Order: sequence, then C-alpha cells, then structure tokens
Amino acid sequence: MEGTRSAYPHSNPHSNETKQGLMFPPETRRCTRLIGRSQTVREELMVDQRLTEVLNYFLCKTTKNWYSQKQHTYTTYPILSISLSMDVRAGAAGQRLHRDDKNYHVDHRDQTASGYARESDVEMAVLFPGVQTTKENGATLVIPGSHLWGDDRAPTYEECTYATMMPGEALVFLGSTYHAGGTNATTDQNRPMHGLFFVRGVTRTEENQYYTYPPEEVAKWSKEAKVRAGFGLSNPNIGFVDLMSPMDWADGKKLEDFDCMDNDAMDCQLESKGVYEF
Ligand SMILES: O=C(O)CCC(=O)C(=O)O
Ligand SMILES: [Fe+2]
Repeated sequence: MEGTRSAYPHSNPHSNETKQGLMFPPETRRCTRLIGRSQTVREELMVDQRLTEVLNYFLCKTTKNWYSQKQHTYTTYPILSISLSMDVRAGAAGQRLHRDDKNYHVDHRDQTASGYARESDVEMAVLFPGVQTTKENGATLVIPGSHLWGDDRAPTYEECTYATMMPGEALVFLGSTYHAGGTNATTDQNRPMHGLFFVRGVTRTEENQYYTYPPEEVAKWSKEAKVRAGFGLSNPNIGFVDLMSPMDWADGKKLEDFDCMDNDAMDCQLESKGVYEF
C-alpha cells in the first residue's frame, strides 16, 4: 500500500519512546497510538477506499427490527480497534499461533463443509511491513483456510505458510484466521510491522463513558465504579490505553510497574494488572 514507507519514521519502533514492559520479550518492541503519530497511516491507509470495501464486506452487519408495526433496517460499519507498530528484533521469539478475535470471545463453528457465512467475523487486521519480511527475519505465519475451523481444532506450525512481503504490500486477514508473528532468527535485522485492526462498529458501549466524564471526575470514583463503567480491561486485551487499563493509565502508572508475565488465569478487571497477551 502507498504510504508504508512514510509510516515508519513516525511510529519509529526503534525509538526510546517505544513501550517495553516486563511482560514483553526484550527483543520485541511495540509502539501504540500509530494513527496519532502518523498522518499518513490515519488519513491515507486507514481510510483507503480499497481497504474500506474489504472491511465493509466482512465486518458490516445489517439487522431489521420492529418499532411496533414499523420495520427498521440498520447497518453497523467497522471502526478502528488498535493501531500499533511491532518491531520483532534480531533474536526475538515468534508468537504463539492465535486468532485475533479471541479478544472478542467469538464462538467459531466448523464451516469447512458449509463454506464461509458472511457476517461470521467481527474483527479484521491489515499488516504492512516497514522492511522486506522473510522466513528468516520473522515474516507473519498464517494458516490459510483456518477462518473456517471450529473451536475444537488446534492450529499447528506445520499448517502455516509465511506471508513474506515487500514494503508497499499488505496482509489483510480475518480475526478468525490463525496466524503468528514469526521468529526472527537473524542476528542483524529488525522486522518492523505496522498494524491496523478493525472491529464491527457495535463493539463499544452505547454511551461513550470516556468522553462523557472528565478524567478528574473519574479519578474520584471507587475502583468498583471505575471497573463497572469500563475503565478496567476485558480479558484478554480489550480497552487498553498504551497497553494498560484506563484506570491505571489515568493514575500515572507505567508498564514497568507491572510484573505479570501470564494473564491466563487472571481477571484483569479485578486485579487491574497491565497485561497484553499477543
Ligand atoms: O507481528 C506479526 O507479524 C503479527 C502480529 C500479531 O499477530 C498480533 O499482534 O496480533
Ligand atoms: Fe495477531
């Protein structure tokens, strides 16, 4: 996609600004707020017409409902869920194979025989590399066709293909597709990748709590009230600010304040830990 090159200096995953908490392998850096850092990513890539058509095709949902005897039809459109850059540096271990829509607690039924039913997915990603990605430097691993699998089927690395790319190309995939950032087995190459992740527009609250109340007011609320109003996290990964829960972030905490490596058994909302599980 046009603009990939100019995204890189803005997000700059090599800079010291890049977040590197204790829960992340030291060789992998992540840099949040990409659309705020790069006008190109925000005003060109994110709203690219071709991307918009693909996103709308898969993520829009139209439903009908009755208001007494009058039937209404509504369509919800995709919105941005995350924008960030990920720099898998030399020697970085690869990610575990995962579906990005795990964050939205999606149920997957086996569609291998029936074929893909439109509106099955609620999440989509587009990844665009800052350098040429290769099998050696950590190209994204993808299992083609895995968006059709039911929840009882586990992914294996043998089923993967490498999404090798040149700067200017992009990988677009559904939230139900198994994939993983690859291992960077080189000793001297960094693999910066920029990502935009989108969700169906209904995946937000009816009243926007974050704009409705000023942070100074929320700061005076009880922890229970903050959590109930959505200022904690939904496990895994939903609702973060700079990879932290909004309430921790508003309290001025830093990622380095957290030492949690594994949130599998933890309720982030109650424990209020800053965790992100890729
Ligand atoms: O870095 C990559 O190639 C993939 C990243 C990814 O899968 C994720 O962040 O969810
Ligand atoms: Fe992912």
